[in-house]
Amino acid sequence: MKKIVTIQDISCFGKCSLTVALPIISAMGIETAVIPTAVLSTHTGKGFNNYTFHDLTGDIPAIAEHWKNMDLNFQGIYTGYLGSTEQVGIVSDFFDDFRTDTNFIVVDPVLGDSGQLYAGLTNELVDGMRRLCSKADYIIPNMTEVSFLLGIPYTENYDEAYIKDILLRLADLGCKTPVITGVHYDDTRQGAAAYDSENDVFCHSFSRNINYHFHGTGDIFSSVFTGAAALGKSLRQSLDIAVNFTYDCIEATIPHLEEMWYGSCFELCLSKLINYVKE
Ligand code: PXL
Repeated sequence: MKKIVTIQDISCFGKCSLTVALPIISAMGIETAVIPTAVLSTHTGKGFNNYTFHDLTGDIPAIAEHWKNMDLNFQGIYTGYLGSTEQVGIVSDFFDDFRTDTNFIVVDPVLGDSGQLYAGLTNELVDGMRRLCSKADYIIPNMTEVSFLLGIPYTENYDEAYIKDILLRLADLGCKTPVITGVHYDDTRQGAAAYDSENDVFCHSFSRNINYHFHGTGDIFSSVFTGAAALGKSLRQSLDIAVNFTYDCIEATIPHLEEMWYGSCFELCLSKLINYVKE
C-alpha cells in the first residue's frame, strides 16, 4: 500500500489537522501514519477559549529513531501545524532521514488566516516554517501565510499577474511547487494556483465560489492534495480533486448551522472523494 506520514497536532474537538488528515487520506486508500506535534482540547480558532495544550516536541525524535531502525518509508511526508519552534529543527531532521529519490515532502505552513497569525504563534515560528518550506517539494499556504512567509502586506485584492509573481517568489524560498489556496480573481470562482518550477508551468483550478469562511478547509485541501499526489495524479489532477472536494465540503456544511462555526462536515462527502480518486 501507499503510505503517507503526516506530522501535525491532534485537536481533540473541532475537526482540523489530524482528525481531518487521517480519515481523508485513509478514504483515498492510503495507509496513514501519524506523528502528533501537540494535543489540544480544541483548535485555537474563533469561538474556542481556554483550550488545553500539551506539547509533544520531546516525543518526536524517539518516534523517528524507532522508525529509522525499522527502515520505514513513505510515498509522502506531509506536515501541518507545529506545536513549538523547536519542532522545526526536529521536522527538518525527519525530512533528511526519510527523504528518498522517489518520495515527496508537502509542507502546509499552518500559521494563520484572515491576515492574522493563529493564537500563540510567533514570528520565530514563521522564520522556522520558511526554512521548512525551502526543503519541500510542495508548499500549500493561504494568502495570510503567503504574507508572513514573504514578509509582504496581506491582501485579498489581486489579479492573476500578482499571484504568478507571488508563486515565483515562493519558489525562490527553495520549494519545487508552491500551491496557493483560497485564490479568487472575482466573486464567482474560488480555487488554487500552483507553479511547477521544474517545468516552468503555472496551473489554476477553480470551483464555484461560496462566500462563507469555514475553519479547517485548508487542512482538507492539503490532505486531499497530498493523497492525490501519492496516488500518482498529475499536478493538475491533484489540484482539481482537492478544489472540488473542498467545495463539496463547504456546500455540505451550510445546512449544519450548529457545527459550521468550528469546522466543515467533510464526513458527509467522503464517498465523493473515493469516486474522485477512482476516475
Ligand atoms: O486548521 C489549522 C489548525 C491546526 N491546528 C490547530 C489550529 C488550527 C487553526 O486554528 O488551531 C491547533
